[in-house]
Amino acid sequence: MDTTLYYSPGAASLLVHWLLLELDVPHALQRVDFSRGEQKAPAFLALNPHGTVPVLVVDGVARHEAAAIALWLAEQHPQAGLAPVPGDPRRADYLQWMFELANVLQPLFRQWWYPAEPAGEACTEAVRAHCAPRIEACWERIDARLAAAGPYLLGEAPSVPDFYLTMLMRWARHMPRPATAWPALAALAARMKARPSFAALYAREGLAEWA
Ligand SMILES: N[C@@H](CCC(=O)N[C@@H](CS)C(=O)NCC(=O)O)C(=O)O
Repeated sequence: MDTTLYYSPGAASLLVHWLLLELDVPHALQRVDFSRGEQKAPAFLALNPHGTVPVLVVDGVARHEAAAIALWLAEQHPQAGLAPVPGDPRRADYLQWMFELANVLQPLFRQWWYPAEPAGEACTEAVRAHCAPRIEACWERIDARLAAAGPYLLGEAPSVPDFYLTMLMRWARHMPRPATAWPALAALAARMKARPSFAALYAREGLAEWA
């Protein structure tokens, strides 16, 4: 398959990039320069009308939404064991975590990073002040889950939501209370960061912080 990832370093595309490396999928990288507004240029909007990364182009077909692409990639590579199949007793938890991260936690980060979106420039302080405790409440809940049934979200073995959660934890590294202030989350982050694919990801995206 001919595969190209459109990405920006450290952005939501990181989840897809990490899985491409973890699953050993041959791919090309196309950096989208946010400082030049390339994500809103007509050529890019033709790939993703939302003007966001990631976009994964596979054999000429462009796909967007990080979580959806991540689920699809893991299903294409069942040998890696990152996606419990239908009938697996972990399947319901797997889907629940993917949707919780995509529908609850990631949108809070969207508001944190783009605080003018919900109610304009005049309200950015209020939006951020509202977001931080809600993100922290997520960390509290997820930490309790990991402490009770970890070390990974589904128990003994990593799966796609652990990669997703690690990306989201990284986004909180400069927040007043980073995710790693919670011990079970810190332990998960350490485990995930120890994967060789994480080092490769950092090298390819030119990242250094939170290594
Ligand atoms: N729900 C989308 C959100 C993607 C998203 O918000 N990406 C951000 C980077 S983390 C982006 O492209 N921002 C540029 C912009 O909105 O102009 C997904 O998960 O793929």
